[in-house]
Amino acid sequence: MGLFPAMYKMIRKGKFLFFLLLCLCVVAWIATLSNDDTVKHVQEESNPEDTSVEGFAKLELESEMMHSIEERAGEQAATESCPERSPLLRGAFKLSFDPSLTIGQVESENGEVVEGQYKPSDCMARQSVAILIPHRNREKHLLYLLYHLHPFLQRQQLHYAIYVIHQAGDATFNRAKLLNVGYLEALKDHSWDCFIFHDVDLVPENDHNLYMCEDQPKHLVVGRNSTGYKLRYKGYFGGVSAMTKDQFHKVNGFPNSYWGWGGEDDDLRIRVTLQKMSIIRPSPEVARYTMVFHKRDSGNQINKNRMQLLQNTNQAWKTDGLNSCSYKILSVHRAPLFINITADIGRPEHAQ
Ligand code: UD2
Ligand code: MN
Repeated sequence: MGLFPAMYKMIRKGKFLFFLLLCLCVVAWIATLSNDDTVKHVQEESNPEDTSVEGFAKLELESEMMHSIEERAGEQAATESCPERSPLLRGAFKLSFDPSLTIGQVESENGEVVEGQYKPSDCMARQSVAILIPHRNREKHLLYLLYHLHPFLQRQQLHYAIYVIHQAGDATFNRAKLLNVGYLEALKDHSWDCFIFHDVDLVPENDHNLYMCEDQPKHLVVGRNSTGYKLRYKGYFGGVSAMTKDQFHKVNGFPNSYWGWGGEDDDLRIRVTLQKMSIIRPSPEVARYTMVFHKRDSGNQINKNRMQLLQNTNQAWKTDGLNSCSYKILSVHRAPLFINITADIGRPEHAQ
């Protein structure tokens, strides 16, 4: 081979290498363009020496930190107060009393309730509310109430728990004393802001009737189906009422001495007025209830002493109430949808 053909071959090879190099540069340039902004940003901020193993570890650590900050921000959102007016309220709604309803069904519809308690997940409830239900032999009524009350309270964005205070034995029923027991026992679980004293057979018809306490004791049953939705009488305080922890403590709770039907709600009203508090009510359009039909229960005969007792309330309230409520807890069962407290509350001193 002569000198010239050999030189010609080398120039051709060089051209090829030059072309190859050019292609590689174009590919590298396209690759940098296709990198997204976030990556570019991280590259700009990170140290040029960060291509080392430590550099990658640092990047990973940074991204973990960002992640945990985001997580904390999520938690922070949940600690923000729920809005003053819940966006979930629906107003009046149709009640249903299906005879074939089962507790399993109600449980499956309220998966977010844990041991009778619920808290909104996306905001901090404005009040923590304990619902106290005096109970004996009214299982079907309790089922209907749980079915309606759980979604009702959730739509109100409350932190709440439902307590059923069950009177053990067959002595005369004592609604008021059971409610005192409920108050004292519920406070062992949590420092509830507000207590709702709730008959088992009353189902609210409108979720604008807020189960929250105010600066005065609140009576929630202005009307019900069985009374033509009219207030029974001016000072009426029965059925469902709401008092803060402090308001109820101030009046020394309910009396313990009312065995059988009637009078205990009037006694509580007198206690409230003695403390210079007044009873407030929501509007009649909102404070509406359906009472599941029932007859007078055996073991809850009319309390013949009630008028006499009511005459003494202005003195008796000091010594008959929370400060003298003696009872024995037989069991506390935390069912999925309510806390069932079974108590021995004794029996009347004198046969009625
Ligand atoms: C009225 C009042 C109620 C109370 C009562 C007199 C209304 C709407 N309600 O209800 O608050 O003042 O008169 O005591 O005005 N209970 C049982 N098992 C029994 C007996 C009673 O669970 O064997 C509970 C249950 O929660 C019931 C509540 O006590 O809802 C009141 O008893 P009631 O329903 O027989 O009395 P009622 O409807 O006249
Ligand atoms: Mn009733």
